[in-house]
Amino acid sequence: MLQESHVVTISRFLIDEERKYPEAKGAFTGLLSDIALAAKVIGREVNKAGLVDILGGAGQENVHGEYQQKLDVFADQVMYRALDHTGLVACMASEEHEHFIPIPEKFPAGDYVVLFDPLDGSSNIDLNVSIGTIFSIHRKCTDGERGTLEDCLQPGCRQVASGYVLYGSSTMLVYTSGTGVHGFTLDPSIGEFILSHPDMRIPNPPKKVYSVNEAYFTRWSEEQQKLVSHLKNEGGFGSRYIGSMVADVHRTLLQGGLFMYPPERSRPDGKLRLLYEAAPMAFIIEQAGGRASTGTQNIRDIQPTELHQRVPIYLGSRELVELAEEMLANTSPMSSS
Ligand code: AHM
Ligand code: MG
Repeated sequence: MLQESHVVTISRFLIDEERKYPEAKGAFTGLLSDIALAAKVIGREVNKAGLVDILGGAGQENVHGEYQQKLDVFADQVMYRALDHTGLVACMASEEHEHFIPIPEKFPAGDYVVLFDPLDGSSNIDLNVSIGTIFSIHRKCTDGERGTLEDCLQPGCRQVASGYVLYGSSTMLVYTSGTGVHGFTLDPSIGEFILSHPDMRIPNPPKKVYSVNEAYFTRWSEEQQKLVSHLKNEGGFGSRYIGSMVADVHRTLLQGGLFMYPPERSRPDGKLRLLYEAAPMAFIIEQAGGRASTGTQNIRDIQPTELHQRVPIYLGSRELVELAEEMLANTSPMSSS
């Protein structure tokens, strides 16, 4: 029984954190709590996906021309509805929507801008493989009462928080607000996220693992090919690739290693999106002592020019990202020809 008193719920953790900032008015705590609630609702549907008629496509393409899975649409709505009415959010943007999402006039708007990929790794939904939600939080930077596109197009270094939810063998919420990375595991018996991984740090030395879709080897630059060949031949690295960014990044956070989604001849900017995937994960990884780069530039320094911009990504253990940057230094820019 005594042990129960050591259980720290996410609400308690957020309140304790808030107390460190006497000027805080509880808005950020409220926002994170709303996201945690959305995560529980999405997690519940993900867990029962095999049981109900929710598997399979929703019959429409999203803005990237990808076939939307039903759970993508559901998760997108859950995130939106958890945040639209609270008076905490200035505007939102979702990987599933072409344009930024204003707060309806009937609700008050707040100071925070929330960008999210509601269900990342969606090609894995039907396969019972881990998937996740990724979120990025900025403060509104324009003067108007409500958020605008400009508020969404802020570089990752201006994030006030970011995080992800992993729907895996257990559901985990991992976030940073710039003072370390903290992980919470959902206890389904009480419906609460419990602090299970305080102050997460990428281990040093890291596990010798690289994570990349190697089926694309022939589409890469010669330098990228040499990097991967070097890691496995001279470096003695093993390979792990789940194909769900949240799961691959989570493993990288816990064990160390190098996660990559490199540029390809037909996709010079790679596949992953700056605002919904790369920047929020970069914040987490940096706060855990790692590094995140495009191969030539710190991901969090990029000034976004459009909502759905893509960037090459190399993230994980600092020394491995630096090795990648060194080996890629003389790559000529990829063109789609
Ligand atoms: P999605 O947002 O459409 O789900 O795509 C993103 C996912 C990432 O989770 C993962 O890292 C990547 O796509 C896998 O792509 P690929 O199948 O090309 O290896
Ligand atoms: Mg997605």
